[in-house]
Amino acid sequence: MPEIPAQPFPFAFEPGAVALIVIDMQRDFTEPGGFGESLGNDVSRVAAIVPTVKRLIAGCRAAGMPVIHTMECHRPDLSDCPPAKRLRGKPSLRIGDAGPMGRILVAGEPGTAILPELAPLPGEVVIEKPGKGAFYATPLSDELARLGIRQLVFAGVTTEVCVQTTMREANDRGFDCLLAEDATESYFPAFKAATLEMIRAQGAIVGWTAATDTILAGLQGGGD
Ligand code: C5J
Repeated sequence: MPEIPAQPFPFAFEPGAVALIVIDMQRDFTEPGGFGESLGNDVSRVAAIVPTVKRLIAGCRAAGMPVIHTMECHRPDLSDCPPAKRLRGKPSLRIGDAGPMGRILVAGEPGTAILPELAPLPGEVVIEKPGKGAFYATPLSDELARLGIRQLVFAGVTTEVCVQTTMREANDRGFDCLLAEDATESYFPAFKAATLEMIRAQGAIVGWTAATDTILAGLQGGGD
């Protein structure tokens, strides 16, 4: 099998069975006035990865890989948002409240949309998820089975919340997981660093990590 140089050791991949999954690159997490900022975060950190995520998406599409997009969002009646989630913390705007980009994390609102630069192409799978993990209460498992996917390259935000949760869910379901180190970000640099460490610790207990350019070079080489 072709390999991508990665940590803690090379990631052997199966051409035709690997997809890119882009987690929650939504305005609500990356732009002022959204959910991320309402929690007191500086969103400029996560917004800075957009060009890198764009390059990764373009390279994966060029390599013929499926690209899957996720969005953290809830139904307008919030019936899929448990009080335990909605009432957590002391945000300036709670999920479902009206903000400058529409209702926070509600499906169909402007702020909930994926950033236009990273918009899904027609036919790409888009998973709307009510939880932090993309497998919980979604059709993701069925979509991956339909596409014949056994390995996932991860990008998106935030590293230690929705990205890590989904990676762990995927790892438990038997997928090999590779995280693009510079195509993911957290509001907290220390949390990102710790997440990368814990993912690849103990012989890739959750998965592998590598830089975007390394991943793209490896994928292109493997397609020859
Ligand atoms: C958070 C996410 N951080 N997409 N969501 O609430 O990581």
